[in-house]
Amino acid sequence: MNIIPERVFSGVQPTGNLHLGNYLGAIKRFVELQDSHDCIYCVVDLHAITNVLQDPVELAANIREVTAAFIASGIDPEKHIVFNQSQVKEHAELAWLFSCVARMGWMNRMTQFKEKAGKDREKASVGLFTYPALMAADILAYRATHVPVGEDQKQHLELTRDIAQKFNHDYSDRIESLGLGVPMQVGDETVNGYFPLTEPLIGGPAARVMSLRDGSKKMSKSDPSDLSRIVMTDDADTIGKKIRKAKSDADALPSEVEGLEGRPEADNLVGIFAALMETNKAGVLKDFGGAEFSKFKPALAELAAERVGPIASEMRRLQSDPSEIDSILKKGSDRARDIAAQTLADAKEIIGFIGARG
Ligand code: AQP
Repeated sequence: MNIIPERVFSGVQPTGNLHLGNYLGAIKRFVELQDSHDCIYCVVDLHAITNVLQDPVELAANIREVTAAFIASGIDPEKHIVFNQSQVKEHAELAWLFSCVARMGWMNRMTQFKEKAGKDREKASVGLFTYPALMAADILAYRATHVPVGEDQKQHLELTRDIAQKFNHDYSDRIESLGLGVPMQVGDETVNGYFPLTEPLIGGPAARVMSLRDGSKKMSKSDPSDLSRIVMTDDADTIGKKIRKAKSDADALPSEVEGLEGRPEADNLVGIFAALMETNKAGVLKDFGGAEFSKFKPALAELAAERVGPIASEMRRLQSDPSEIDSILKKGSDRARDIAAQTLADAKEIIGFIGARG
């Protein structure tokens, strides 16, 4: 437990094809946390260039699309902070400091790098390898205590905690002498540190939404098959078609959650239904236990269209006025920079750089 004011931070990459997994695993939860926390939500555009060369015009459109998705889903950019990462240069500078804290061995263990780099690692960008140091900087620039993410980001969050813990430990005397320590619980001990040990908020029936074509792969923006994902701008007919064609199996749905074991596609579709309905899998099976997919799939398609449709049309309305979105991002970036600049100045002062506080 951190004895530091609670603050939520999270981000989404503007890499196109924003999908139902991003919405249910992340954005929907961002919206829910607004009532209980101060929240900072970021379009992490610096991350978007780590793996693929982005077309400049498309990248700008995708940054606006993610911003529109945040707002159309219910994030309030006045009460909370919504901005794009590249407008706050402190992220990149803090990432450098953290890349000197993180160890090669830690980075080498990151499964996302292994998956994305594929077999020919020599051709992967250095940025793809050091990505988790930038992600730690995104979070810790705001000394965020909680980060809502999908299951796939769990390992990166653990690395963020490792970086915070090592920094706090390496500089403990200096943090103490500058009076910058905040009491925080590490195991059984209460220690003074500067960076909080951020907690991931992962869970619910949609923590890992799987591909509609293959229940063993997560729903992803970069899957070559359009049928593998529902994108947030799909209309009701497209959603209906994708769910009709979604891989399932020959059996009826079970009445108990245990009956979904060994049936990844059925488990995924029930999980999506549960998340959209704001219930759990048991609740869905209470209504649909014993039903064939021929009955369940149309109900799921109808529900998905009902939930996604209004968000998509609000996204379209917002995207029709890019200057409004750009102005939201500018204002949000100015507010974010005020916080991040203070953290960076403290971190540089702790390390011992001259002139850190300007
Ligand atoms: N399938 C998913 N189920 C639940 N949550 C998911 N997230 C991503 N996919 C799923 C969560 O969405 C947030 C934003 O993700 P991101 O855009 O930052 O990066 P990503 O995880 O790389 O997204 P993709 O769709 O999987 O892209 P590619 O194809 O490039 O790998 C994060 O909180 C993430 O956990």
